[in-house]
Amino acid sequence: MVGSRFRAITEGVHLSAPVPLALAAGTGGLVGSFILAGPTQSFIAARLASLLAYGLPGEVLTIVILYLGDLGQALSIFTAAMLAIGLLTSGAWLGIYVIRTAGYTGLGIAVVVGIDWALTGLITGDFVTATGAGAGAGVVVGVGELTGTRSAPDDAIMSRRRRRLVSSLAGIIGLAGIAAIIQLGTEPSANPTETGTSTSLPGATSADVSAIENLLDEAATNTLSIDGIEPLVSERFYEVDINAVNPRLDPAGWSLAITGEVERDATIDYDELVSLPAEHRFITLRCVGETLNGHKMDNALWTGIPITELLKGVTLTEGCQCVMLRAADGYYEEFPLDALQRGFLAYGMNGEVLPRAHGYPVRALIPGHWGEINVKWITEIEFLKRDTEGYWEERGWHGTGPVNTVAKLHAVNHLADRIQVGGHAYAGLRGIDRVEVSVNGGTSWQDAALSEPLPGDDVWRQWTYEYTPPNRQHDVIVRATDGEGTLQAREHSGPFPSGATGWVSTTVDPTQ
Ligand SMILES: Nc1nc2c(c(=O)[nH]1)N[C@H]1C(S)=C(S)[C@@H](COP(=O)(O)O)O[C@H]1N2
Ligand SMILES: [Mo]
Repeated sequence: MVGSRFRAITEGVHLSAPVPLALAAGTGGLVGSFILAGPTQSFIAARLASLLAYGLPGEVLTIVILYLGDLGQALSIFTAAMLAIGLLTSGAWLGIYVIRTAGYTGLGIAVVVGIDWALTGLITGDFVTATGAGAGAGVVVGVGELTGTRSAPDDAIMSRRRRRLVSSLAGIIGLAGIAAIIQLGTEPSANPTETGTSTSLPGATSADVSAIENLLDEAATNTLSIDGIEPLVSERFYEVDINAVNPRLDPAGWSLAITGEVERDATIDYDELVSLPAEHRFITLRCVGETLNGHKMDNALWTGIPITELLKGVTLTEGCQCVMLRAADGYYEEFPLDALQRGFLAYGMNGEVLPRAHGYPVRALIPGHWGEINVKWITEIEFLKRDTEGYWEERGWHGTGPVNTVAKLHAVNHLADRIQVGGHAYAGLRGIDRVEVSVNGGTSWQDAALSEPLPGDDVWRQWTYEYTPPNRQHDVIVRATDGEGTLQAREHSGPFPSGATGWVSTTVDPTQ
């Protein structure tokens, strides 16, 4: 009974179109798309991942992008790859159906190629590289059908064997493809432009080069020697992106448009931008979505020009005194005009060309404000008529304002018979005046030593404190006071929606 019903089901599937072959073809289509498009938005899974970054509910995106980080990127590209395989599989399935029912192998393969090409083209908007998807799926169906007709189709054992072969092949191709894709989706942030050419800074005069060298030297000299915390110029700068695959922009084709409530629209291209007199500024970034003692806070020396330089010839008309920055990845963030006046357009980072992960060729830096309005891959500055919301505000965040004051506690070092604690403190434009440490759970407080302030008005400082520990477990708490004399908020809150607050504390066991 059960056996015959099972046979009827499998025969039914077999009659209409074999699912394993269609799946193999869908996987072939995905791989084909990747081979032609590479890790760009023309790759069907990358594009679908971006669509997910717009379509999914804010809560899901918050978890995937802000909390899971690299893992989230891998998850999103994996989900998108599965979705793409699903879509391409249905296209292939239709073609196989034509072959099986009408017996036209050539027509069936053409249907597979045509549908998967069209699907991929429609999704990515790139009908040229979409041929990779069509060809990938078509080749798999062609091979499957040709080897299939040669082995007698009635022979149940042969067809089962063939099915097993096809599905294991599909499995292998698929896994390899997905592994490669995930790998690319989580490219390390240290990767420079990947243009294969030099990473040296365009437009840099010898005066620029020595200014950068001096500033980086100063940061190295001022860095406190504490194990377990980043130097004053971060070695690994954090990265937050709404998309799993970063835009790959050609500076030759890049330009920045100034639009909206202005008398006349204006644009500036890359060569013009880098030929303006450059400035080199230390600016610290911190993500509003990071946990209180998280690691999404870093500092770099940026090379670029003040945004006011660009706006010199621009006359604003009426409007809301607010501005929207837009980017090549579809990201957009809105904030008050005031904040833009201090803004900086960076094309260099730590003496090298701005890495792709951090916005190559040009990003905005808005000192004192949460990372999210420091728009990477910037393409447009739009002066708005009416106040509106940016990408993260539409998803419930309030991350366009000034950063909260924080002192992190990242190092607990057991020296000979002393304990050394340390971290970074940051308060945006307010600056850091003081960091205090309590080693008795808050009963009494001592001043920590601070690193010499680096030039610039938006730079973090390191703090450190050494003490002889009691002979038992104890709580260490740290708190900062900003340059306006305001003590860091004591009350704890999570990152959503306006950034974590509270004093960082940890339990230290001197016997360990
Ligand atoms: N175009 C674009 N700009 C962006 C983002 C993005 O996803 N796309 N992420 C923002 C967020 S949330 C933060 S915290 C900072 C992080 O900058 P980083 O990746 O260079 O550290 O970039 C901001 N700028
Ligand atoms: Mo962020």
